[in-house]
Amino acid sequence: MRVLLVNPAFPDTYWSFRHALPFEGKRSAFPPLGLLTVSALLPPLWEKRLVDLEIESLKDSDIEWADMVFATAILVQKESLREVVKRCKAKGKRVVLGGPYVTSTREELPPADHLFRGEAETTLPQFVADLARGEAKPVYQAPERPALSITPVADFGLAKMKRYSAMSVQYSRGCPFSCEFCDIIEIYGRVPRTKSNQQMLTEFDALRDLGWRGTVFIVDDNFIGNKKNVRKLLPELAKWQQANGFPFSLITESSLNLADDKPLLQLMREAGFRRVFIGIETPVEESLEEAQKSQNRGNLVDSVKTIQSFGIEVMAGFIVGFDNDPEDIFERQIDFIRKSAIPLAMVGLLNALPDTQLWRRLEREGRLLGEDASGNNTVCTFNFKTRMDPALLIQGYQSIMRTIYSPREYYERVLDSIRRTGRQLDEPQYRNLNGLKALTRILLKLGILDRERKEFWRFFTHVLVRHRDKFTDSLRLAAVGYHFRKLSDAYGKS
Ligand code: B12
Ligand code: SF4
Repeated sequence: MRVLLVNPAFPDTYWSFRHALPFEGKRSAFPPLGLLTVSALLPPLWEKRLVDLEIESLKDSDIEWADMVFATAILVQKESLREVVKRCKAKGKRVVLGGPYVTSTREELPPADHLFRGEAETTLPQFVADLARGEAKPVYQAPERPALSITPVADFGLAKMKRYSAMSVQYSRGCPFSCEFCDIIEIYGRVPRTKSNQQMLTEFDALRDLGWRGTVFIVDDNFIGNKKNVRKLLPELAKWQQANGFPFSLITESSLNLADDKPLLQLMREAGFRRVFIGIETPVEESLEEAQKSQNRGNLVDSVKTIQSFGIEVMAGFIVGFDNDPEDIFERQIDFIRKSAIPLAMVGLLNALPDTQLWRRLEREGRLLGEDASGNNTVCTFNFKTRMDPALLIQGYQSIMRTIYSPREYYERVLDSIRRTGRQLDEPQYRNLNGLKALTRILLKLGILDRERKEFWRFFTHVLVRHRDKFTDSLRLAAVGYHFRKLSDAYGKS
């Protein structure tokens, strides 16, 4: 059996890092871990190929080669998914779909032969057995959320690793909190399930053996969802990193209450965690309460500072458009982002994702506008009736984008952030020739060709004089800042 695994294309959003990737000579930020896991769940004797539309195009010859096509999607990939299915069906192929979009949407899906709703650890082996008997069913619904002990090591070898900026591994699924807008807890549940320490070390071994050096994203919904297990994992990761010369620089996602646990932060630092993404959402208490985000309590700026003091850069998500947002929400968000020195502040407009608590409340209140969310929270659209005048909201949102990503403001935040995070080791990928090439591209593009080059040199000189130990980190942030500025140019203009 020949299986073609296809990852549809993404639009240009914060997390695509599309405008920063060329500096590094990369095509995409992360490989599609869902498909690499699906591949590992299929019989080892089946032949598999991965086509990730983020790094390459889907050729007719790829489709013709395959007996079956497996595609994944999240909401923002739905248009591209439709196109992929159309092409594969036109060539008479059996098409199998799964992933978060297929699991949670209420929209009509493209005409596939088999749909997988939910996680596939138990349903895929069932499908393989049914297929062998000629009895494969049109829909496979996971009866429960599987224990991650049965998740195999992803087929990392299928990915063209050199084209990605980072590799992904997953330690846990699910989150114990109950934020109203969140679809994670609907898809993956509120009881965090983790892999064993040994499973994680085996995945780290696998990446190392394939020659990977550099950033590894632990793609958990909330890495500290099961703190008891995480406390046991971290010393093992630290030991592994030490034994292997710290080949990986780790990033993950966590809730803000990470700041309340300094021993845990210390363990993360020792294991090589360098960046953490946190859903801060808003500095407005009433809006946090409305969002049921009780874990974001106390002085939020202080919480961010605590995390930064452990050498970990904080990246964060922010939302405007809550019912309780006051009129000065835009200035308050800008002020918070400044004070917390979060370079990568991803501000979006609230959207109701299908089948979330927010969606159900708005449905009861008759406020849904009949559209599924686009899934892309940077575009200026709403799928529900907002309390604040939508025109004001959009104007205010755009003013946040323009302000926080204006070069002077952004570079100031970067400098504040690197002051707070203190001395760090170099990023592994910058210790080689690629690092030198990246430096040349950054100096050429941002220092010579860019209209904002004056601000760049001001920043760069500051780094050379005061923060030479943070040289590579600063350059990475300069490159990423360019990506955010491009997005702000695209979405932040009225
Ligand atoms: C890592 C990650 C990313 C990465 C990498 C994406 C990639 N190339 O894989 C990055 C950082 C790029 C990213 C970006 C975004 N992401 Co994201 N991301 C995640 C995260 C944290 C982990 C994904 C992952 O690797 N999971 C591990 C794998 C093993 O799980 P899985 O994909 O679900 O696969 C399992 C099953 O679903 C199933 N399966 C999956 N595919 C298929 C296919 C077939 C054929 C079959 C049979 C089964 C199957 O089998 C697997 C094993 O059980 C998830 C949350 C989550 N827990 O998954 C959010 C999530 C997928 N992201 C989400 C969103 C909204 C985004 C953004 C739009 C955010 C933004 N506004 O910028 C962007 C858009 C992307 C872009 N480039 O512009 C949402 C999707 C919501 C939805 N319903 O569509 C999620 C669910 C989180 C959330 N609620 O916010 N993301
Ligand atoms: S903390 Fe994050 S993952 Fe957990 S429920 Fe809230 S938004 Fe969802």
